Amino acid sequence: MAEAPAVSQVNQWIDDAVQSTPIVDLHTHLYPPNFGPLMLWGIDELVTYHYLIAETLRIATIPYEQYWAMTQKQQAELIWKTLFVEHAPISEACRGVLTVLQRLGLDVASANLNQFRDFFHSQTSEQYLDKVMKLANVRTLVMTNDPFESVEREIWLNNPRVDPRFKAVLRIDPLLVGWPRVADVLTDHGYKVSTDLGANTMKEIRRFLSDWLDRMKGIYIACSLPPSWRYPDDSPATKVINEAILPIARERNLPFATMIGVNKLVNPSLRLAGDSVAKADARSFERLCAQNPKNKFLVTMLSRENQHELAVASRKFRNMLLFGCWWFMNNPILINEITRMRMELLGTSFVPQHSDARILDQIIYKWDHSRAIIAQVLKDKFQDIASAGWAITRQQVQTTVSDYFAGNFERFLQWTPN
Ligand code: HDL
Ligand code: ZN
Repeated sequence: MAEAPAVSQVNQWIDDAVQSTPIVDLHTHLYPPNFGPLMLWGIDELVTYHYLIAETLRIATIPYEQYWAMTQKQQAELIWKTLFVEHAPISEACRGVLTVLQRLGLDVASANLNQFRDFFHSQTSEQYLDKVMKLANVRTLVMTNDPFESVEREIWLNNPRVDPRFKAVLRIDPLLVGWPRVADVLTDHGYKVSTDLGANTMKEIRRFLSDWLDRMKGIYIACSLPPSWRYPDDSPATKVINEAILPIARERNLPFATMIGVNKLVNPSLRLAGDSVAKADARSFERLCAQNPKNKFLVTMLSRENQHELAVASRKFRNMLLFGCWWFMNNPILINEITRMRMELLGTSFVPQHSDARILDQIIYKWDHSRAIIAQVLKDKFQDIASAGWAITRQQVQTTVSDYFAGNFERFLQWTPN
């Protein structure tokens, strides 16, 4: 009978694989240095991340407009004073800043914001990008590219060189939830559309999608959807999905990614920090998969209450790939709960995490924190099968981690639904 490896040996294999396997980060808001103002990095950006703005303005109860009138340096100093000096930085977003500083080798205990600033001022964006991707052990950053955002649109219209470590994604929320306003924008951009959503308009929307997928070399089409999203129904969203997005996605064998459950701007005064969450309708997503078997779908949902039914739906439809602990789910307690549930329901066939990073430095902490949890869950799950007599091999551990961190997503991109 084969000698079973010791628990400590298996755990070491898991730690080694989790730390050493490079990650394909399939949803971020990051950009390469030549995208200018869109590439965010450094301590002042980290500290003014919209998660920390929301947390600060609960405590520093200055008028919202007074905060927005500050310079970013002043905003960072208010946030640092409020969340890191006057109070313990124990939230996940605060802890993340500390992890980044620690992994960069800075004197975290000094709590000296200006000292940290000196380090970042000594970096160039190009060298810092290399440093951060190496520290985070991330090999590919999948972007979120919005042709409706004027600064980004101008950059793409100038045919920028794209660092091969970055992959583009066509993000098209306004096409689904922006009617009738989006018709004027499309018209201004040279697409002959009208709010009647007739055949000619659908043809022009398909042309818009094709133009931008070609321009960006997009690897999937993405949108976020509100809890009220239903499919199919008689809304413009269903018409655009059925007559424009899915035909183009099939034609190009691209996934359509739906990120479901965001309540936009429940507090507009918080701007980007003003969005909230509510339980969405997973049945609609099941129908999207069932009624379009020749399409493939990436999916993540924002509400904890949707996670179990989404994992069960993933057992039913191989043309969907479940990914990540998105946004308000990206906290240790929920990552742990959801990853355990997904491993128990899906085994190796899902993508446990993405960073959703908006500031480059964040991939250090978002992946450090998630890697630790994923490793612990794997140790427990491998121990469970070892207890049943299974002979675990190092290769099996490595294959599992490689699938989670890159392989499942990359194979899904290549696969043509049959
Ligand atoms: O819509 C999205 O892609 C979300 O991830 C939002 O960007 C959100 O503001 C965010 O940053 N989540 O982490
Ligand atoms: Zn995002």
